[in-house]
Amino acid sequence: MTKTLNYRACHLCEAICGLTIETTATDDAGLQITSIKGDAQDSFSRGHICPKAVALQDIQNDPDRLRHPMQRVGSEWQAIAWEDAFALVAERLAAIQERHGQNAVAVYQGNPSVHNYGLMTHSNYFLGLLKTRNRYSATSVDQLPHHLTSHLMYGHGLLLPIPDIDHTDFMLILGGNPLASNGSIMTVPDVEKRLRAIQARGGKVVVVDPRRSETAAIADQHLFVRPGGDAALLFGLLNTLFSEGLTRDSHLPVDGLEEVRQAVSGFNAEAMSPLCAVPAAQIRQLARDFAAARTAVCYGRMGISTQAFGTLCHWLVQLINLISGNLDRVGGALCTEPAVDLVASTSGGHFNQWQSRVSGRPEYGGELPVSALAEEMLTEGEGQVRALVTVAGNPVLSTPNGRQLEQALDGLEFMVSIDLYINETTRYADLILPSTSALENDHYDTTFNMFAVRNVSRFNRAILPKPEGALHDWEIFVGLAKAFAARTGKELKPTMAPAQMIDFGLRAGRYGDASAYKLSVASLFDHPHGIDLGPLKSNLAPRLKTANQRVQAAPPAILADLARFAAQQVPVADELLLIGRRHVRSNNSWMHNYHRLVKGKPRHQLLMHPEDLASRGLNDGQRVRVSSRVGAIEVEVLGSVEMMKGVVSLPHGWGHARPGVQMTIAMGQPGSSANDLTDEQQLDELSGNAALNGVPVTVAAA
Ligand SMILES: Nc1nc2c(c(=O)[nH]1)N[C@H]1C(S)=C(S)[C@@H](COP(=O)(O)OP(=O)(O)OC[C@H]3O[C@@H](n4cnc5c(=O)[nH]c(N)nc54)[C@H](O)[C@@H]3O)O[C@H]1N2
Ligand SMILES: Nc1nc2c(c(=O)[nH]1)N[C@H]1C(S)=C(S)[C@@H](COP(=O)(O)OP(=O)(O)OC[C@H]3O[C@@H](n4cnc5c(=O)[nH]c(N)nc54)[C@H](O)[C@@H]3O)O[C@H]1N2
Ligand code: SF4
Ligand SMILES: [Mo]
Repeated sequence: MTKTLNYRACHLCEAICGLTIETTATDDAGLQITSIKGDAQDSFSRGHICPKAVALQDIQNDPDRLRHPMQRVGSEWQAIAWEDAFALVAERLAAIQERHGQNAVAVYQGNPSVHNYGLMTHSNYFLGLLKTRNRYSATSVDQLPHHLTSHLMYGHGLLLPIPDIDHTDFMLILGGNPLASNGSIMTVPDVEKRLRAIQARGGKVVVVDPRRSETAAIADQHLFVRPGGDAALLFGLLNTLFSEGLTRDSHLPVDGLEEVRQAVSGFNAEAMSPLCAVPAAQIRQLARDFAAARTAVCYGRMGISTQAFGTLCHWLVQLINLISGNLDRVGGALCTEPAVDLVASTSGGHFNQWQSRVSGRPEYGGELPVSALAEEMLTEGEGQVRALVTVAGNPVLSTPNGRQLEQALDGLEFMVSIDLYINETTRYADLILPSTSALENDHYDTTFNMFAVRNVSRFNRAILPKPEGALHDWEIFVGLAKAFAARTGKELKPTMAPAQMIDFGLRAGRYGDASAYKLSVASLFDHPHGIDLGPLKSNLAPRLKTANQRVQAAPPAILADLARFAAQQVPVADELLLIGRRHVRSNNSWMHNYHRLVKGKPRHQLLMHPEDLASRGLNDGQRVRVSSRVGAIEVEVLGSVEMMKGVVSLPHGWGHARPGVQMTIAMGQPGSSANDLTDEQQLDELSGNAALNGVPVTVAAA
């Protein structure tokens, strides 16, 4: 038996860990995966790996994973030829647009859209032809406030300063749990070692979270915060830095700092404390500790994006780094210099140039908030959405009020999903077009190299051959584009494979033909363990894309949101607020079908503080009914002193017991969907991002 060792990165999550994958030739001249390990020689991940990478072989071999295009005929699924499928999609979408206008077709792009380069390079080849304003994605249940803040302050939504975790002396983390998520908008394989290294060099890690998370458990200090209260806490920090003279001059050109100082002058720690439930003395002390550190960085993630003041939170994070002298500074927050640079090759974006039809939610970068998707389908009138294209997404489990979306999907005239499974969302489709699997694809990470804590580059070659009759995601888009162009008489520009595009990008980039590195796809073949291009450096000033090339500390759109903040209700006594959580063995909604990842004790329970259980007469392990404005679910509850009192935690991505789902193992341990409770009307109104955290709920015996 011939065994071969292959090297490539895992791109299931943002950490891009290097893998060593052993393949063995089978009797029928095929290849099978015989082992997946961390690649100790990887220049970036140094052997780090998590259990999901090992499950790549389970994805590969999963009998439930679709291998052929499927058409739904009544409640049955039947195989259909690719060309027939493309022609059918083109016919149905074109006919609906002819009858009801271009916006009658909506598009939803899910999370793997940024983890698979074929989806990055070619989705728009087809989707762009639809010319619909009803574009949606997982961005608006995730990191939209990061992009909007950078767009308004730095002139480009992708100029996102990344924590310089390897050099900082003080890391303040709000609403991120990198020990479970492996880091986000901070590509950092091996995050636990890097956090412990901060402590080993005498620095500090402080975590702010309504749950004593895995990351909080290893931190030097953990502060409980009331869900949704982070903007108040951050205002208190910023105000203390200003009022106690704890600021440091920045080398960056900045406009609007005086306006900021005045705008936050009323938001002192004492005034903010009741809103965030952090004692004023602790807010002030945290500001002093942060300012006293030689270098420090404030980092906020998912937990503070998906809340009612998500954009204010991220703006305040930027300002705290800026006025403490830590923005664009080694040991603080730095922008990357990737080999393929999307900041250089794309425009800065636009915001609120148009709004959603029913609720007037703002677009960002051509997309509308996904919280508005169901109402755009359910509300009659001109412009009503009647057809949907989903790409690598499962919005029924991922977006607020999933039950309402199900009702809306049920009423569509046509739906097509580019996806690997018949799941909670795609079961509503008329056609499912499955692509090759991750190990059958080549890949270059244009997204997460933008956010990596070191500048690195690697080209990932496919490990397994493409099965006969299979298509890569990008080829599916080319097929759809050709059929749609033919049906509608539109002109189609020629395209090329993703690898060729990356080759152009690499050669034109800062490590390309004009540099000593001479990076190209071919030259990266000589670096199977990736190539390290060095630590992050100060570089923001020349890269600013604002009109006057200066940091805008006080964007008018953000200052205008301060009135909404000031008008918020003071918390009610006895409130119970729902938040989310992640586990290292899970990945959003779609990785519960692999025995290796779901075996052992269940991980989908509701966590609640023991005193909150007792005051409701509930017992640990009991089945409870959790209710919110939009719906109710049943789930087991676990008493946990990790939880802040008045807060319950439920992971999203569960709830597989829905009729028609064809994911055998996931259905065996289905859990319930957190997004049957989250509320499509609870938003960060400025950006339109969903407020998935801080949802008022009640819990009672089932
Ligand atoms: N309550 C709550 N809700 C949340 C969150 C939360 O923390 N709490 N988190 C939010 C976040 S951060 C995100 S990013 C979203 C995710 O939301 P979504 O992106 O909508 O959901 P995923 O579960 O990532 O679904 C991925 C889909 O892509 C398919 N897929 C996987 N790989 C490929 C591929 O290579 N090609 C194709 N064509 N399809 C593929 C899978 O089968 C699956 O159907 O959920 C959000 N929802
Ligand atoms: N294992 C695993 N890894 C993943 C994913 C996964 O599903 N599983 N998903 C990937 C994706 S798509 C993303 S976007 C990233 C997300 O990566 P992270 O941003 O690190 O997300 P979480 O792990 O959900 O951590 C969010 C933390 O915020 C806390 N939190 C909730 N509400 C609040 C609040 O109001 N204030 C504060 N301060 N904290 C709050 C939660 O308790 C939780 O500990 O992870 C990625 N990596
Ligand atoms: S942390 Fe796990 S899922 Fe994420 S890239 Fe690394 S091995 Fe893959
Ligand atoms: Mo995400």
